[in-house]
Amino acid sequence: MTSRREFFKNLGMAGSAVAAASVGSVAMAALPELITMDKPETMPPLQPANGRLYNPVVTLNGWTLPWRMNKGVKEFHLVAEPVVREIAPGMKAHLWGYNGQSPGPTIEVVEGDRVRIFVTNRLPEHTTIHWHGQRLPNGMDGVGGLNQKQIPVGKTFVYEFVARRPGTFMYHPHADEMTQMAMGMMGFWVTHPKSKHPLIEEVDRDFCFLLNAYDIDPGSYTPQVNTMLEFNLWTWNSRAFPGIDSLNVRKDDKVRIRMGNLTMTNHPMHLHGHEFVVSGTDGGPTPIASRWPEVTTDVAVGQMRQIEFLADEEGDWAFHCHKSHHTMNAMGHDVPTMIGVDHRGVVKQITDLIPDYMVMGERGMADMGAMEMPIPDNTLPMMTGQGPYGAVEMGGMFSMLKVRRDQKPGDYRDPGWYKQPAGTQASEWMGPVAEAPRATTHGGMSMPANGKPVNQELTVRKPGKHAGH
Ligand SMILES: [Cu+2]
Repeated sequence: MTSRREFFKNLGMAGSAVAAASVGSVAMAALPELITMDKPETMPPLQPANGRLYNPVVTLNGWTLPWRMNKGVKEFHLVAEPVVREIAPGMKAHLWGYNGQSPGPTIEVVEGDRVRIFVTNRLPEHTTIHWHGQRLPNGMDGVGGLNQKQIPVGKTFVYEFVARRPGTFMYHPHADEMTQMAMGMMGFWVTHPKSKHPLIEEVDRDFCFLLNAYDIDPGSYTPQVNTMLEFNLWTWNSRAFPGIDSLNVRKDDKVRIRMGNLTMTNHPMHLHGHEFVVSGTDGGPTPIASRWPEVTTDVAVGQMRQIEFLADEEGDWAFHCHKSHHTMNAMGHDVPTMIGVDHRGVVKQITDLIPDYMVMGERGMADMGAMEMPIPDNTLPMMTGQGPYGAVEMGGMFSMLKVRRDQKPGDYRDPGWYKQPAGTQASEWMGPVAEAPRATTHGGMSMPANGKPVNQELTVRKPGKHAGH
């Protein structure tokens, strides 16, 4: 049986804890001990206390759920409940999740393990859990009404199946899904191979996180659950940059990153400085012949992708969703485009009336990265994060892969900022600059146009007809 003490011991074995786990427990007769987490930090990998050995994963800003071994069956206890999740320092959200956090804890098992999961419902409405991607008996698939009765408020159901195939999976409710997933109910599941697998490489670092999104009005705490497209917080494991921990590795480590998408749109995930292959999906490991080098891979809705690469370039490498709106926080939306409009005068007139009024800078949005203007309480700045050379001007789905020669094996701590060797960094050119040649034609046409081409310039939208200054 995995006791609380053993849980701490496991954390200790991993060495170099990022932060001490804060674990609370409530004894429930016959049920596995309930273990909850109240910290949003990345917990060190949970080394298996019993059963077949494996190389555990690290959940970004998350943790792995310990189990108890009961006559050869791995028993877990998930509690669906309202939680308070820090999205990033300065903003907390009232979400629904499991065992104190959204997402819930990662579940790690080994191919062939018999797994029993107790699910206690402390939500204000019924729920179920669907084990996305797993081979299992139909009655364990978790679609409320179809495969099982809904789990009523206050009740505990038990799921049991054999983890038949190794791979990257997730879990989420299949009951009032629109509400429950918009509120943050989801978690990661990894099934490790039971022995050497021809398509599953052994790696030095194995990270995982879920792509999720929220629509939380500036100044409020609870997501709007009926939003279909206009989300304003793009998160990994319910964290937004700069609240997402970096992925810290040793130079020449083999690295695997597992991602699952439970948002309402796709996310082209882009890594700087390295090429990776997609080594698996939620359907299993990909055949070797199907792998080709990429620096961006799209993760569509309801999909999972695992990427692998050799971290052989030292530095602080950006890793982010390539949709530029997904690297912005809440205040980036509903702001009119004002590039080219000098509206300093009109802004002064408006701010005399509405102190919090905000428009895009006339030179672009970068003005807002360093912007010091009042924003509502419990709201993240639109783009933020201080790097060694100034504001990073990112938010949302953004973090860094930090590759260091002197990072110790098994050490996941942030090594700080990379110091570029002299002469290897972009810098100001101090010599004379020749005029750059410019194109002078209007470009070709595949067919002659009707009539004469009209010389038309783009009209810039002005804030109003009295926008004088
Ligand atoms: Cu995205």
